[in-house]
Amino acid sequence: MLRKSVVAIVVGLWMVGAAAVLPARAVCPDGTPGNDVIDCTTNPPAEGDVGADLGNDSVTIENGVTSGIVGGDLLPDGTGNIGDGGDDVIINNGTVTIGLGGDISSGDGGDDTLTNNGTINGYLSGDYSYGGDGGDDIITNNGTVGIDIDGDFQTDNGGDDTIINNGSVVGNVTGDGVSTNGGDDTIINNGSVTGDIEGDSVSNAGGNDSITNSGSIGGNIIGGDGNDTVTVIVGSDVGGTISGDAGTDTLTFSGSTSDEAGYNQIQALVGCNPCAGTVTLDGQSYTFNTFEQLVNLLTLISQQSSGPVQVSITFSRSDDRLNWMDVGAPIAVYCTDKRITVIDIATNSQGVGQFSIEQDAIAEASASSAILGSGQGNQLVQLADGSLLAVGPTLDGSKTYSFPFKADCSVIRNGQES
Ligand SMILES: [Ca+2]
Ligand SMILES: [Ca+2]
Ligand SMILES: [Ca+2]
Ligand SMILES: [Ca+2]
Repeated sequence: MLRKSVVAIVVGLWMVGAAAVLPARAVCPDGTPGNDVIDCTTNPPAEGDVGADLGNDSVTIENGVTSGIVGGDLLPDGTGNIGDGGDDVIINNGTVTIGLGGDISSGDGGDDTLTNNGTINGYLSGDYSYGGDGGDDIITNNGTVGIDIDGDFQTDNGGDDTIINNGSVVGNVTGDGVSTNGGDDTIINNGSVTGDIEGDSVSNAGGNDSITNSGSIGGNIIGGDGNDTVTVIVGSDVGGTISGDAGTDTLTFSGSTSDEAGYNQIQALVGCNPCAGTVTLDGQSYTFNTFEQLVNLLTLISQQSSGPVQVSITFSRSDDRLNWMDVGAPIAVYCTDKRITVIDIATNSQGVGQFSIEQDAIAEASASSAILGSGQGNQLVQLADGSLLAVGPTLDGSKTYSFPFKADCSVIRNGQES
């Protein structure tokens, strides 16, 4: 009797142990209205879609798996949901034949993180909702997207989305599709886009979008409504036209070049308003229109007998950059009789963001200092004596750079780090 019990216990323990060491069953389940973790190691059953349902879900489509629609808030039967979408994380390493969306629902979209490392034959959308506002999504394509990437499509108001393309898009990349009002989107193309890159194509107000191209675009770059910033990196390709459209838009050229003629073409346009024309840099032609400001952040490299030497004519005074003498400054301060612009500079010498203050908006100095504007961690401060101070963290973040000047664009002294 005792012996039998011991055997039963030993067999039971062995079965538990065996279950623990068996490989996980290959699955691809749908989600629930709660928070789900879905790892598809086989093709999804039934209708072929993966619906994570509402909640904050994590969905991974593994390499070798093929699905139809993958939706962070899609119903399990593959149709659109009712309610607000959750904040979902979706990674596709396989093949999606129709589309992948962070929110396919009637309510407000969540803030989703979508990454495609595989192939999506259709669309890749942050929000595809019918009635609600779009969420703030981060969308990265490292693979192939067969139609479009949209931050928001068919939403009410678009969210503020970040779209990074390192792969191939056989279509358009759009911050806001048929939204009512567009969000403030950041679009970075390091790969290939056969169509257009567009900040907004909306029926009401457009957002303030930032579009940076270091890759290849077959079509146009379109800022749409709102105050947009378009940055063209040396060597990038734009087959069509670069347009700021309505709003106060800034076109920036950035990167390193040894093309002195191209550099001089761009430098000669600094101060333009409106800005339109065609320049050729490093063999690439860029045709642009409807910009109100052109910024030259290019570094001109000159060849000398001793080898390539970087010369410091990048920050020429003639382009209105007030702190041109502060090589390595973390911000570029531009001043005209219309506005003062502070551009944040990344360690790769590319401008990564900016804010502007209209000269008309600068009031009389008050008894204490006042912050006139801020962005990217930088500030423009008006001191009690009426002078201005542009302040920002140094490139390594260890100190604070400050540059004093006056609203009439005269320099008080060189910038200092402290
Ligand atoms: Ca979602
Ligand atoms: Ca969105
Ligand atoms: Ca937008
Ligand atoms: Ca615009």
